[in-house]
Amino acid sequence: MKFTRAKALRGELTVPGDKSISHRAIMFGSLAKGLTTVDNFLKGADCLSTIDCFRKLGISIEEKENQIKIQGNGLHGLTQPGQILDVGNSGTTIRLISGILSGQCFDVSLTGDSSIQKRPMGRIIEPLSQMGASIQSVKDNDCAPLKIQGKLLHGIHYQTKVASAQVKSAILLAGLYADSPTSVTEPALSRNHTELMLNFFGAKVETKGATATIQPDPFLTGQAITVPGDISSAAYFIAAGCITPNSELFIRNVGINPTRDGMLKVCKMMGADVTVLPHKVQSGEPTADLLVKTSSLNGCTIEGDLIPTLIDELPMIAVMACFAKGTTVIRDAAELKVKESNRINVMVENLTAMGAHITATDDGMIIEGGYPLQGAVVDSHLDHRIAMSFAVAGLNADGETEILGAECVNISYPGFYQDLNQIQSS
Ligand code: SPQ
Repeated sequence: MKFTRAKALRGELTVPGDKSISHRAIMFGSLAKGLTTVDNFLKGADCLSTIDCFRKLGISIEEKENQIKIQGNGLHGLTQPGQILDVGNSGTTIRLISGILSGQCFDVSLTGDSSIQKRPMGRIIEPLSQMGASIQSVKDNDCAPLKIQGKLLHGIHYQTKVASAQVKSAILLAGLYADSPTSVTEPALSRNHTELMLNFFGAKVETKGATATIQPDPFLTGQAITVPGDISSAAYFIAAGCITPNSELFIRNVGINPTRDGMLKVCKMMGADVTVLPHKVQSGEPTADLLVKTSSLNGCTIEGDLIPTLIDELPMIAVMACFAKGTTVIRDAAELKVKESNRINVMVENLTAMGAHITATDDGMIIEGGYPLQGAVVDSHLDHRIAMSFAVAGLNADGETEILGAECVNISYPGFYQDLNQIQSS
């Protein structure tokens, strides 16, 4: 797919439902008793993989009038699938479902695509094994495929090495099936959708600082969930509105959970013209409309506890930094290396090809702003966040930018290119 310079971006848009929340709505609705409805569910490939896995685990999940309806059978209502569960490209699906499957009374195998088969699973295998789970990496490389034999689990207190909502959630979900409370302490607080939504369904999860504790064997009751717009998807339009001349974008109904709103904090640090108009809390998650205007940006340092609140937005922020005055330093973000691609290497390789002044570090990137971008052929490495970041870069570069593997945006934002087209003024 090819992109050339945009003169202006103007208009209103609504980004699709939050990916993290959509996954959890399917999972927890499947474990609750009775009907759960999910409105504004993200029909991206990752969340469809989660639906597929829970259907294979015996749960009835239907789509009716644009609403997902899940007939949950309760905490002990899953049945052994007749085949291997395939999570596709979704790290969230494989890590969270592993926590749930560790406590069942049947065995199951899990796999995913070539990217998933390279992502680290040792980070969940270790704590789940401490809880008594039997979970093996079939190729003995700490990656998928995984084989899980359901066991009786024990509550533990686990200190994670990285701030990861997927690791925390896997442990808390296994904790539903344990014989005593389970707690997880993180080096910094990661997104807390699991804790919020489990409580919404009737579980008892208590959070103190960066420690979450779950009581075992709760009675979960089906709920009506409305998924807010995904701030990680909104991030492309926030950045695009800031760096494209003559632009003004109104983005409706974006989730602004404080464990996810680092992009808005960075906009403030860079001096971006972004107005947050809070409106309502949906299913326990705060939302807002955002008004974004062309901005003159300054470089900044992004580090520490802020990193988990914007980890998926860092590729887009790296592009924004090319348009800022001065230096932007991103550190404490080594986790970027183990996402759908090595997002440090891929950003540095592609932005360098476009003429940016960017250096990779062990745990982030250093970007000298103010060097105009030139169109180039860039490889998405089939990573949706890379493809979307370079579509925005291409609208602000001289000449033509071609993105290889551009269709991978279907993972989290199937209508992305249509939405980007719709706001371009000729
Ligand atoms: O699900 P997946 O493939 O891991 O997706 C990504 C993404 O960019 O969409 C990461 F590659 O988002 C993760 C995110 O990075 C989604 C997530 C969640 O829903 O719990 C948490 C983050 O990962 P982690 O490992 O930091 O917990």
